[in-house]
Amino acid sequence: MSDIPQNTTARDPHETEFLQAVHEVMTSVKPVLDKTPEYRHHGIVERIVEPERIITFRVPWMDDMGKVRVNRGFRVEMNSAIGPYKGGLRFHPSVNQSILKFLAFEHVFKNALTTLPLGGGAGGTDFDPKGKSDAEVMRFCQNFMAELFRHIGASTDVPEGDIGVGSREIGYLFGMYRKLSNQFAGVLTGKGLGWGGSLIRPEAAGFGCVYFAAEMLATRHDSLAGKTCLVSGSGNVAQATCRKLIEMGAKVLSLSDSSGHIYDEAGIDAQKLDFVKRLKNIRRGRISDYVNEYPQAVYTAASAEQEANPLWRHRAQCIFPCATQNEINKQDAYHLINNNVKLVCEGASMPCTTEAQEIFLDKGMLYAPGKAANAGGVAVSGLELTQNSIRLSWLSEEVDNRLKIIMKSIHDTCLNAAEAYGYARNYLVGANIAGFLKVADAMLDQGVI
Ligand code: NDP
Ligand code: 2IT
Repeated sequence: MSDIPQNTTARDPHETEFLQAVHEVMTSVKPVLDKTPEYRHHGIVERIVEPERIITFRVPWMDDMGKVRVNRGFRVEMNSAIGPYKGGLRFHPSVNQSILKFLAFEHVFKNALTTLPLGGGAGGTDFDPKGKSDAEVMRFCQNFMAELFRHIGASTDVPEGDIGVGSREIGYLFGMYRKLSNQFAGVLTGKGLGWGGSLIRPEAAGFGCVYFAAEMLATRHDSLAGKTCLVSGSGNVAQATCRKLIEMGAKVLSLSDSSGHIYDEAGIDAQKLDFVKRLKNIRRGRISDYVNEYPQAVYTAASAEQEANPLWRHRAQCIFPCATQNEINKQDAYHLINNNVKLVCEGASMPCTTEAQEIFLDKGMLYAPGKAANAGGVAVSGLELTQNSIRLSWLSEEVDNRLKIIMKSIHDTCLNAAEAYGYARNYLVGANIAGFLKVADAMLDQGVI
């Protein structure tokens, strides 16, 4: 039984993603609450699940035909006990308050694990950048920022990208922020290298995820060299995960997008990955195009009717889900287990359903939750802010070394916290407990606010 406050479910029963994320954390931290009643006395649980603030706003913009369109914008400012709200902006038609509350809630614990002073938040809109012209995306971003700018700031709330928001969108958003505020500030991360961005930031979530997987395997005197891997997604996190896996001598067999997946038995090498980067980042094409360039690979279209994702039927030793939430369900988990998978390391946010998590943990697999394994992204965002504050840019080796140190520290923190509460080798429980303790202790120190 988890300790979800009754109010949380009663108030927002339809917020399924948010309730899923809360259930996971509250189940993990039950032993902490039982051992230290102070947290309950001070209403930490009731306060930590309630956003400090949610901003919802209208985003009107004009399409290329001169038609006025209206989308809905959000920023969920979840918790600022240990630092300014920090987290991504997602532009995707599925975006709603539940999804952004879940992402913001994840960030509270993920950001605490990074060792940096970052609170938790997330935002976005149901605008779909797919199929829009650059001019439409620019006008949308400008109108989105026309409202968001009054709520963010380098010491208040610092957004970054997430699904559908990459360097192009961050550029347009930053340009509008700068014009409206008349300030050149570290108010967004993921900025271009020539205007305040950090080297390694675009790669950080994927690189960090692979460093985390390598740490997990090292606890079993094993490594990624020669391992067969399935990667889902083909965006920012998937591309960097794939690149680092190739560098570490692993064999990447798949990539996907929301239309389907490709399986390349020969392995996706650096040259093939360059093709994918041009395809997805410049041509903004579909992953199905991969098989036109490399006909020995097989493309399988996704189907809404299928209960299980055909991608997870392939045999591989290591799994890196890097697309979106709940992309591995119970059936997928059984398929993977039956194929003797060794490790699941989450590049995406909450890609495994609760049932899938339970199956992996029951089987004693190496399973890393996204809030630990993909924390390298937000960690290097924190390092981007540090570089902005000191008005210096570090070399890529320096940022990458700091990222490796942070990922090792998160890995060890998860293991130690899990062990301290009787859940040895359970990275899920360890991540939730360690993140919770840091934020809950800060909330205790700061009184009931
Ligand atoms: P991108 O937009 O760059 O890529 C997202 C990828 O996932 C695309 O291939 C997209 O396919 C696919 N995808 C999106 N929605 C779905 C869906 N409903 N079903 C199947 N595939 C889907 O996003 P990121 O790589 O930045 O983000 C991916 C995940 O990683 C998210 O969960 C995000 O929260 C998490 N993350 C991101 C970080 C970052 O710094 N960007 C840091 C840490 C975690 P399509 O092109 O068809 O939409
Ligand atoms: O999910 C994530 O960690 C992100 N989208 C990055 C957030 C950030 O502020 O760097």
